[in-house]
Amino acid sequence: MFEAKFQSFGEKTDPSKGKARLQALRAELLKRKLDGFIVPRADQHQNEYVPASEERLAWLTGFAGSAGVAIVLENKAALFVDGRYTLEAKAQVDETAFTVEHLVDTPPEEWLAKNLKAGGNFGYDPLRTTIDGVEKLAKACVRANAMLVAAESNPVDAIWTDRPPPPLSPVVLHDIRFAGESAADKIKRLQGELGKAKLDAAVLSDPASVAWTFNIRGSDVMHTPLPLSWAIVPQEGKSSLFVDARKLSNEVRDTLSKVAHVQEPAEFDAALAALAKGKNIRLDQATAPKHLADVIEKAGGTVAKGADPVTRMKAVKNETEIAGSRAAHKRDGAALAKFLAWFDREAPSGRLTEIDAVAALESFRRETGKLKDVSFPTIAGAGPHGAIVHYRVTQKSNRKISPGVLFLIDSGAQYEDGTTDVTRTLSVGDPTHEMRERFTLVLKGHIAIARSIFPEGTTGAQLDGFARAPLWRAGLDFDHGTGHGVGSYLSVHEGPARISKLGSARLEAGMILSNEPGYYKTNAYGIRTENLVLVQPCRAPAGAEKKLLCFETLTLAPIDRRLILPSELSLEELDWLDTYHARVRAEISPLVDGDVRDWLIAATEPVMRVA
Ligand SMILES: [Mn+2]
Repeated sequence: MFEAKFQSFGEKTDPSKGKARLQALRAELLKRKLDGFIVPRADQHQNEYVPASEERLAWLTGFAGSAGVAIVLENKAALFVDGRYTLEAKAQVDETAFTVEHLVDTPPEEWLAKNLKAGGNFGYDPLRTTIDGVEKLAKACVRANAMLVAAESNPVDAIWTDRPPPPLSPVVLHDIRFAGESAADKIKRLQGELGKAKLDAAVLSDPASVAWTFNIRGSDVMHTPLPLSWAIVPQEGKSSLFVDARKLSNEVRDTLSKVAHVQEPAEFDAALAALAKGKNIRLDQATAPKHLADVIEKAGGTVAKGADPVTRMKAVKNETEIAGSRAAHKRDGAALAKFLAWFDREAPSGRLTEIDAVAALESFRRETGKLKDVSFPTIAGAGPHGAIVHYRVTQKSNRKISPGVLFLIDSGAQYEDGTTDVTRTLSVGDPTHEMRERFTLVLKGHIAIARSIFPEGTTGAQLDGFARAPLWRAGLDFDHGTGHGVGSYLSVHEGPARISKLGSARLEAGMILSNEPGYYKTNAYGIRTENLVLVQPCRAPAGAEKKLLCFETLTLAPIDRRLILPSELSLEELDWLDTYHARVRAEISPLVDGDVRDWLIAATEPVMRVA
């Protein structure tokens, strides 16, 4: 049987410790004369995946989800999670210690304003709270007539006696044959941007921005190849890179020293203060810790709040990164074909489980010899589990994939030349007519995005409705964005662009996004069809007055034809589907053989002829 190496299926938490730890934290707060404290699920970089040493929220409350925040007061404590985690949170925490609140319905700041006692001191960790975050807390404290206080050190750490040490994974160079642009050239381009924006320097607090700028990668967190690090890029002169020297080989240190002063993270504050006086320094208020703003202001500098300029620069992939992504998607497509052929052969027995499928897919990807990691823990939901958008299978939840169910599998790979993210919904046995109808509506939305042509300057918010329109007409919808940006051997969720109601960033040629509409019937099944797409210039027709953009689909994997109602597709939609499948066949069939090749040929037969 197959084995997963990059993901595990154990239960990560223990609700039984919550009460004692909460008591210990309250005693610690009392010592520090604090009447309350906020514990976000965050590290100093606001990473999506945080190292074990930063899992304060999970340690304190038992809640192991990827987003959440706890507020502890003298007599009350609450854990705030979003809709996808409410059920999980209730199972993972001791509800006699923490009440579980819905992050959107009861925002933490509202709850705080209502429950914090007048005259009280409320503490936060300035290293792990963003500038925006502090502003919101400050407003809540004003409403409660209380004081907001920056804690000198995190009080959780004082009671967390067996806290794991921070990670020290080696930093590796991201080769120019994958990066396509040298660190020196990127820094020069970034300095040009700083000049245009009249900024004296930018602080890079997001390790993904540091990794892109200096062409380095690491493995300090799960699933995203980040070296935890900071950088200061001045408009003129040499940059400074702050990274633990124990992570650097001599070769890496020598290479980095050509473009930056390589310093210890402990030297960061002093270096920033030394530079700050009279200077205008960019900090991204949505992700940078408040502490850095304090350092700049104390030293007589000005914080220029605004987007990290690297976010947009790295979102626009260069020719090398685009070629790398195409190669990664071909490799991944071959692994997917092997998986899908295996699944079709094995699933009808009814003996496969969700974990079997996750392990098999990861194994086929590892067989490429190029897999560095999965880009996130695979979402593999059989039947009703498919309707849980961020479902993560554990030994306890693991379900058999039985005939008659839909099986949703959302997964991705990290290869040095590109990051992938793909979802397929597979039919096991005979799907119901309703399943096919709704699968086809989702497919129509997917095709609408894939085929869309739009003028330069268009935002993701403007496209989002295209993916939903077929579902809307049937009185249906899905409760997540249609697409997110994807990094180049970096984060699978990357800003600034996204296709969603909130997608206010303009789409630009070179950006890679996901196209992933879905439909979820609670307690029954889930449907999602996801490909990655590349924004490309589109040849404009005669008479066009605007420059046009369109998408090239990068992902190469068959879409389950057994779930499609061809009569519900327009000629253009059928043509898109058959053209896509012809391309999948042409590009992937030379990479597989035997049974897999036979399976692939059958799975990519045109639908139009049959219809
Ligand atoms: Mn995705």
